[in-house]
Amino acid sequence: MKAKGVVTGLGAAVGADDDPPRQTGVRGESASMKLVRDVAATSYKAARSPADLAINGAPPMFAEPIHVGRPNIGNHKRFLQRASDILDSGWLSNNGPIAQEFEQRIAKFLGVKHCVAMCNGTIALEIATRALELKGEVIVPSYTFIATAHALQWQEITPIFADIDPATHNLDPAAVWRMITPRTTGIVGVHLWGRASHVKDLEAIASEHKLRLMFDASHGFGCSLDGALVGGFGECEVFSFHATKFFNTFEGGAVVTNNDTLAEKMRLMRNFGFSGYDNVIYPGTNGKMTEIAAAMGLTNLEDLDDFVAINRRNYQCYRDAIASVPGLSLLQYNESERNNYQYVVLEVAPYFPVARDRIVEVLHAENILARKYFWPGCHNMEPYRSYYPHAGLMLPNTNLVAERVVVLPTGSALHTDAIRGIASILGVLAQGKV
Ligand code: T4K
Repeated sequence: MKAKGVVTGLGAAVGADDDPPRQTGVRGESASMKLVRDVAATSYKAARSPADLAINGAPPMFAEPIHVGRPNIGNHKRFLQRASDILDSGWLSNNGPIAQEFEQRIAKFLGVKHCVAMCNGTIALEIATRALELKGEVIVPSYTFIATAHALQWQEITPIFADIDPATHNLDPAAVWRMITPRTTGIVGVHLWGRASHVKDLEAIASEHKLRLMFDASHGFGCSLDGALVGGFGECEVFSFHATKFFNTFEGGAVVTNNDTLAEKMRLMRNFGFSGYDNVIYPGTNGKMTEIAAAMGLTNLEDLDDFVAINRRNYQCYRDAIASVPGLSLLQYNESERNNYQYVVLEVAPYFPVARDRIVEVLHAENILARKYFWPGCHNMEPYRSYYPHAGLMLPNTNLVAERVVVLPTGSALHTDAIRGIASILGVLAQGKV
């Protein structure tokens, strides 16, 4: 047994000796997994019966909280060297050399002409929608992080929520079509969980109705559709590089595009509209990425394959461990595409004996801080809940999916032993006596 310090004595500890072979998900090459920090492997139990659960008085499975969004952090030495170089250079922000290198590396990686790096994904969304001159009504999913809607509302553009396809959790093109009015100027698709939207259908709708089309690709870094990496779809795509994202720059984001004019406009907008010294030619804001953020990005980019390999290993471990639990399933990734496996999305069938919210309570009691992303849907949050109290009538699939999902912890800080421990708790819940 590799793992030590089983804290509870409840049930047998989950075996660590049968870890799956350390295989990368990236085009079959092997990964060193050097980034795995086995912090979560040191204290766990296998739950076998309701008496083993913390919610029933047993000690929690984990001594420390296990988060869904633990950051993936690349090579510390290389990052610290870059940080030291930045301090020596005395250049910290304002389109510095590291930020420029970061933009070039990201554009090359994604195969797009332009990457405009920003301070976070929300500002990137705001700048992109403004650069596209969206106004009036813009169609978005409600089943997304609130920033997708807020980025529009913040600019007094009305987000119109269209329903999702319950199989993909992405915008249902037929629902988008239904929400178009004479005031509609654009569509913001979201590649939720990193699984690409119905891009071709949305393109067809946008083209037929002369709408602008862009994507919130916050979850989609390193993911592909029909072999093409997310980044080149629509008129532009927006990434979040927040700490909790598969690929992070502490805080950060970017808009990527193949449109030269749009890129130029967004570069102006993110720097107050300055064109050279003392010359402002456009209304703008401060959306710049700092040098230290770009340094983190360059470092993490070098370890991207390991992040994918770890996430994929974790995803497969969860999938295998809950395969025999009736009523629970993991959202699947198309293995013929590139995926970042950033989100482990558990769907709870209506016949599962324990309600979704109770599952989350049970997991939290074990220090497993699973999340109900993106419940209750943007339309059930302010100000949209007050603006459109009946929006839910048009969003049956959004409501259904939002009530079913539990996002489980993953990332480089999580060992497979811990995952088997988490799965053992779900197995106990399937017994239905909690
Ligand atoms: N569009 C979409 C579709 C998005 O998902 C997001 C962001 C955006 C746009 C906007 O992009 P940004 O402006 O954020 O770049 C988190 C993130 O803050 C947010 O970036 C992300 N989506 C969203 C899905 O998740 P919260 O409210 O869940 O954050 P919080 O503080 O509860 O943290 C999540 C988990 O991560 C916790 O378990 C704690 C853990 N954590 C967090 C941080 C910051 C860590 O372990 N280390 C950390 O440094 O929103």
